[in-house]
Amino acid sequence: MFLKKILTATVLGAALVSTAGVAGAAELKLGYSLAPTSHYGVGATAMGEELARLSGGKWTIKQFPANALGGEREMVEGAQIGTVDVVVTSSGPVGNFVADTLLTDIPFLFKDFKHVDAVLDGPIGQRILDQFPKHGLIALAWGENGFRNLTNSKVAVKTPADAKGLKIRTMENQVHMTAFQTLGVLPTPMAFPELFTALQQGTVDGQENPIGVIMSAKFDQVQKYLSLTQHVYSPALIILSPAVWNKLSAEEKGWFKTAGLAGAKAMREKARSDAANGVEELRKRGMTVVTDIDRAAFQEALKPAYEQYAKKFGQEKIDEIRNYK
Ligand code: EAX
Repeated sequence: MFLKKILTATVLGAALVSTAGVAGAAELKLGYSLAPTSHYGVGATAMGEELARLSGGKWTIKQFPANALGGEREMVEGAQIGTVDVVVTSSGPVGNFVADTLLTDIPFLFKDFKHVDAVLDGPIGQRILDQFPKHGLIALAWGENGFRNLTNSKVAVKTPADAKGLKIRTMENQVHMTAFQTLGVLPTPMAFPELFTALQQGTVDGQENPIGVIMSAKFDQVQKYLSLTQHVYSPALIILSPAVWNKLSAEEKGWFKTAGLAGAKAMREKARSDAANGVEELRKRGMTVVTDIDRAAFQEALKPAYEQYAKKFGQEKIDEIRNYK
C-alpha cells in the first residue's frame, strides 16, 4: 500500500517534470461564456487533452469559463489583438468580424443535426472558415451551441402573436435582430454576461438559447416559460489568435487543427445530449414547457425578414445551405 503510494507519486512527479521540461512549453488561455460542465467546457477539455497529447505536453490549455475573459464579442476582439489565445463562442457576435458567418444565423435554415453536420463539415462550412484569416482570426473548427428556444417570464408562447410586444434579449447579431423585429417583439441586443441580471430585474421579459445554455446559465431560476421553438440553429466556433498561429510550425498547425476538431466533436455530442435530456430537467426545475409550437406560423411571419436576407446575402447562397444534403 505504502509502496504503491510512493510509486504513484513518483510516476505523477515524473509526468509533471517531463511536461514542464518541454522546450518552449506554453499554456494557452481559452475563454468561454458558460460553466465548465457545459458543452463548451467539455469541448475545451477534449481539445486541451488532444493538443497536449499530440505535442507531448508542449502546448496546454487553461480554461477561463463563465465569462471570466469578458463577453463573446470581447473575447473575439481579444483573439484578434492577441490578449486571448483561444475562444469558444457562439456565432452570435462573430458576424461582426466575418460577415459570412451571418448566413448560418438565418432562422429555420437548418432542418436537423444531419443537415447541420453536412453543411458545416462540407465545402460550405470550409469556405466560411477560410474567410477568417483576412479578418485577423483563425477558425479551427465549427463546434455547436444548438437549436435555440424562447423563454420568458410572462406568457406561454405558441405562436408569433403570443410573442408580440415581449421585450426579448437577442445576441449582438443583425440577422437575429431583423428576425425578432419582424415578429413584432422588441429585440434588445445585450452581451451574455449581463443577461441573468437583466432577466432577474425584468429589464427584458425573455431570451432565447439552446437547452444546454439555459441549463448551464440557470435561466430556469428567472424564467417561467420555455417554448420549444427551435427557431434558429446556433453554431459555435473554436477561434485561435493569429498571435499564436503565426508562430507555429506546419506540424504544430496540424496538431491545433486536429485538437480543434476533437474539441468540436465532443462539444457537439454534449450539446446534443443536453438538447435531448435537458427539457425534462428544466421541467423538474419548475419551468412550464410549451411543446405545441406553430412553427409554420413563425416561418410565415418571418417572410419579410427572408426578403431582407436575400437582398443582403443573395438568395442562391441561402438556398445552397437550405438544400444541401
Ligand atoms: O454561447 O449569447 C448567447 O446567447 C450565446 O448563445 C451564449 O453566450 C452561449
